[in-house]
Amino acid sequence: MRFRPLLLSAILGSCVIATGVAADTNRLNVLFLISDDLRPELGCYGSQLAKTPNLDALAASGVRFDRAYCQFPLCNPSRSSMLNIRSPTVAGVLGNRAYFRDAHPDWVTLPQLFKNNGYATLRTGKIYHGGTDDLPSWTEGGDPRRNTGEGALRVLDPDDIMFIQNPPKKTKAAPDEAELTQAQRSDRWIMLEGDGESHGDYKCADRAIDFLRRYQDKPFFLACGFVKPHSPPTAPKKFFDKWDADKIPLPPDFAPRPTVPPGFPTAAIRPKNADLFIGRDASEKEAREMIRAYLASSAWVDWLTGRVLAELDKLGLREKTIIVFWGDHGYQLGEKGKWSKAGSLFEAGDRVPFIIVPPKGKANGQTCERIVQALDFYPTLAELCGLTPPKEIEGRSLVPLLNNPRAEWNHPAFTVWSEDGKTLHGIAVRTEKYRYAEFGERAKNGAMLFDEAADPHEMKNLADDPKFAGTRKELSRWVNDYRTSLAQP
Ligand SMILES: [Ca+2]
Repeated sequence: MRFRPLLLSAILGSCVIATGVAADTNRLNVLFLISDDLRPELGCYGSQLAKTPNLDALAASGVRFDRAYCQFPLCNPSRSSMLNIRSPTVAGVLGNRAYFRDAHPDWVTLPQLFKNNGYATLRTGKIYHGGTDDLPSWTEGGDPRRNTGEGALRVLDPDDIMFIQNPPKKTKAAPDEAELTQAQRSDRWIMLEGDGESHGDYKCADRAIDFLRRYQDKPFFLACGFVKPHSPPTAPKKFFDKWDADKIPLPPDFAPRPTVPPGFPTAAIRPKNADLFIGRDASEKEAREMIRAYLASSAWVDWLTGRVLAELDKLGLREKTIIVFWGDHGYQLGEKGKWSKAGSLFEAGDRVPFIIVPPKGKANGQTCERIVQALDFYPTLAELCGLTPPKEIEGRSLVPLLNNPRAEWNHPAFTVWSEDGKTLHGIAVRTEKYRYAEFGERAKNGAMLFDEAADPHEMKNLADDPKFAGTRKELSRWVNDYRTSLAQP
């Protein structure tokens, strides 16, 4: 293993790393926390509704990236690209059932890089998508089972079996919970008793705490993935009680069902939801209640994160552990009538929370408005820990931004979507000022352009506005270059 003491000294105000081949006790650990389907609806990101004190404190202690984007608004492709430094198209992972090793057996994943360099790599909860865990990545915690069946793609760990406090109504046609269709289940949320001890996410935190205790004297890469607030939003009842649903505001473009606004391409909105309110309208009352459930579930994830961080502190590990918090993609909570992330090339669907806390980091306490993407996390963590990532990487290290969050950085983010898992439905590019998406090759199925500062809710599509023709041309070039790059071997 190689260290880069000069570089690390630049990042870490008072370097805690020994030079040369250090003793194991001097290597930086990584605690990588993931929340499933959590958009940046957090206090630290300016949400007036969220109650997330632990994540707010974490963000204040490190660098909060305000413009971080996923590569694909769906669990498996997003996570796979982040962990493999390849975009979903290059990885061949454009859906929830694809597994990158089928086509690329020799790729070294992010945890695997650490494992190859003497770290204990530990998995608890959902890191890869359910049913596609990657055994070579982990020293402990990998799931050898492979789920190839239709539909049921949850992590198959017994700890993840959900306890349903208020199951949906049974009907004559579907007398048992198991017989309800996905659509029938899609309008529910789940309240748990106590602190939610019965739920897999609670046990996920338990396992993280156990790993910390057992591996505290070794260099570790611990990945802890909560499956909430993924549908159905779930939390102990007391977390729901923090809000009065009647007082929760709806988004300005709320609609009872997925709705293509005037002037938008039809391809921009899938006609049917994928997570919540599948195939049926949501009333305003139901929408407010569902948003409350999402907030409660997010608040519970915050609380669970606090449990893990408290143990880290108790063991005295924070000073030598890089902490990362990430949501795997965004989420539309009724914006344009959509209750899902699937297919969303909107800001709400693609923007993610991303916080990184290098111990004694030079820019800790600051925020960064530069455009970053999940592909960048791998080379960033590798550089921070002095490891050499594979040569063929697509991401770029964010260490310059961790030194100076206002450093020059002219790199856009790209998010793609595929309906069939094979071909690209759309490509979006995000610059600091604009979001632009093309549907179909050369935008044959339409395009969207938003001025994000002037129109943060993306209410007006500027793609065909003559005043923005030059801007569109420039952004279209980014998209075309990106599409061309994907065609290269
Ligand atoms: Ca997800």
